[in-house]
Amino acid sequence: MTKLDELCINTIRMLAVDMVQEANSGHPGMPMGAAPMAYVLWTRFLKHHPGNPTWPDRDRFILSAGHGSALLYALLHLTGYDLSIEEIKRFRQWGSKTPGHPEYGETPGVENTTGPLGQGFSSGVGMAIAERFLASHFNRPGHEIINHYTYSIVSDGDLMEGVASEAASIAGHLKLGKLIYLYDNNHITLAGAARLTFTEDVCKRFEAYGWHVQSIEDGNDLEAIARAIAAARSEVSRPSFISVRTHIGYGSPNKQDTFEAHGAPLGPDEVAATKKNLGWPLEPKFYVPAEASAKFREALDAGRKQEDAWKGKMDAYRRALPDLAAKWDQIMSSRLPEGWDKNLPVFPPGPKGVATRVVGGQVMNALTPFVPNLVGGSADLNPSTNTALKGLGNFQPPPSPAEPTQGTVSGPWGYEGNNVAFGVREHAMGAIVNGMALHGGLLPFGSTFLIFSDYMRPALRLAAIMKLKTLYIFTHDTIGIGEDGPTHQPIEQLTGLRAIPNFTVIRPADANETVEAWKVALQHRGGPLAIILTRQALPTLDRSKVAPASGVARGAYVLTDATSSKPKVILIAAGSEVHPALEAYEKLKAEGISARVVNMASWELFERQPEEYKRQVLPPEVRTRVSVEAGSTLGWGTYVGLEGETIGIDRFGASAPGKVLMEKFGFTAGHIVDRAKAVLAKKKTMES
Ligand SMILES: Cc1ncc(C[n+]2csc(CCOP(=O)(O)OP(=O)(O)O)c2C)c(N)n1
Repeated sequence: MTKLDELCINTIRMLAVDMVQEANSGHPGMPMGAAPMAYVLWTRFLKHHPGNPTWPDRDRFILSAGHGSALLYALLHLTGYDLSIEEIKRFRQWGSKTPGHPEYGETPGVENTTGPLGQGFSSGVGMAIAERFLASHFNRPGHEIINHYTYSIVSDGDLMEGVASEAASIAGHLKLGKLIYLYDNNHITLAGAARLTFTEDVCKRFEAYGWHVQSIEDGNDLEAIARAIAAARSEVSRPSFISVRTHIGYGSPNKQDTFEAHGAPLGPDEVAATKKNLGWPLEPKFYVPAEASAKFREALDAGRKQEDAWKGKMDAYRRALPDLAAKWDQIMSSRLPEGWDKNLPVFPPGPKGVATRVVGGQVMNALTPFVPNLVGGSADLNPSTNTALKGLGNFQPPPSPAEPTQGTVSGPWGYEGNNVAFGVREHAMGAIVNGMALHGGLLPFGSTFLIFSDYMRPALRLAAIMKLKTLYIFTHDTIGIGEDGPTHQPIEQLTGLRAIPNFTVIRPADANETVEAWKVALQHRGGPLAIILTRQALPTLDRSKVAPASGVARGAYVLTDATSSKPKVILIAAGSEVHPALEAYEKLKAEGISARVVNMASWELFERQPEEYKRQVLPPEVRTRVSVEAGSTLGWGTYVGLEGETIGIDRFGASAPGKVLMEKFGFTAGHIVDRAKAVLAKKKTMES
């Protein structure tokens, strides 16, 4: 290690120490131990341009151990990203660009929101998938426009989390050779020594997953780290795992190698002792020596050259391959081409109808000629979720297996495949889909039964925090699935998803609404979106008798209304429950009670509408309302008010045929009529 290297590494360490001390909050230990590997990676290998953090062919870097955010902020500041020393000084403060954990969209150069351990690790796999998919679609001999690595620094906590194991397993299977992870093997976690809970041979585990594994005994040995990264880069057919033995809180005389260095400021005395120990001036705080600054800032010039070289390649590409270049521009800007919706199916009305999951599959396959970057799959449920993209191949490492494989997907076998078989790994699927969206260029989706969205929830929440454009197709939406019973019947899942800020849920009521839901999904901005579909057939509504399905785009719309003047009662239903609500409407009408049926396909889309529209759909003066949804009633009170009633399910389901369950749980026209009358009677009593 040269004197300059040491100075630079200590600059990172001491910036992190000062940031945490000044904020009186944060995690100094990890940055202090991991600074050397980060330094080597960022100054010798990482292809990045601090002047343009979004250039498409940059290497991606994820700090999966997001609690060590001070490390990332120090690197971003020092190498010349738009992150001033003032922002560094305002670590963890209101409105700063240096929040407690790295937040995508808040800080230039932060590629991924991390903090919940395991997520960064797993979404990196999605970035590597995106890179290979785009490379195989767009690179041509002599014209390589996408070819980059995805790096991450991961910690003990990351590797303990199950999601990382799922992601590591599929990354090994997919032979993602351009994925390189450095393991900050410091033997310490938040609450004590890692060996309290973590004694397996991690390296052997990664070998078993099919990763290329290296181990470095001294985390301060820059040349060993550099050699390992170089070896990892030349290993093209396996992802790489480099275990680096580090020391948490390195340099702190009293806290190094202790869990006290993990998540609390060192304290003024220990900061002073550490600075003294590392030969660092006590003052000023946030000291950046000029030589260190100059060394780090080489990244600006080097990065500009790298980006310029790429732009040159892109210009040549545009001249040689104008059609492909146009396609590239289209997907990189997430634009939909002219006529993208012209082939969408239209379904004739009929009582027999069709399961909306089946329609979902048809719509997706009608879209793919126009949306070639629709990439994703299910967690081993393609035959049930109907999400196979026909003829578009399996995303798999070439070559094709000698033995024929079974499955729902036809087309080529290789990295050009749009169908990603995630295996039974819902949580990793969620995180991988996030990584694909973060990478750019892909419109990713994941699919499973609605009940198992629970297994994806931490990743869904992160997608929502990051406002990613990710899509989910959750089928088997209610007790209507029938015999599989309570373990497979969603109850609180819809409410749970609706409770996530920035997350949009659409529950179409028939085939044509499913088409509309997909149209909304493709044009949606501002966060993830889930389309909730049925296993069982639903009648296809006769739109000459009820309002057009395009009303779905407004979230809620009046499907059918009182024939004369104001309705006496409003039935608000969603998804499959719209059908018994419509029957109830007819029954009430026959009895001379004028009703309105509001189809509330999406709460979130409805909430985005102007007040005036909302009041038209749910007039404030009509407070006699009944909601009908075969799920938790929590939340429906917002729409039915204190004088209304909810018909829902606030217990677990049961194993029986779906039709029987719907009857037993009260989703029948008769029951809805009874409750509507009860609401009207209650109003009468209150008035008298
Ligand atoms: C999913 C999740 N669970 C718990 C935490 C709280 N937490 C933050 S860091 C950490 C473990 C720290 O150990 P390690 O990953 O080895 O980091 P180091 O101590 O080396 O900084 C925990 C439990 C978290 N951030 N994410």
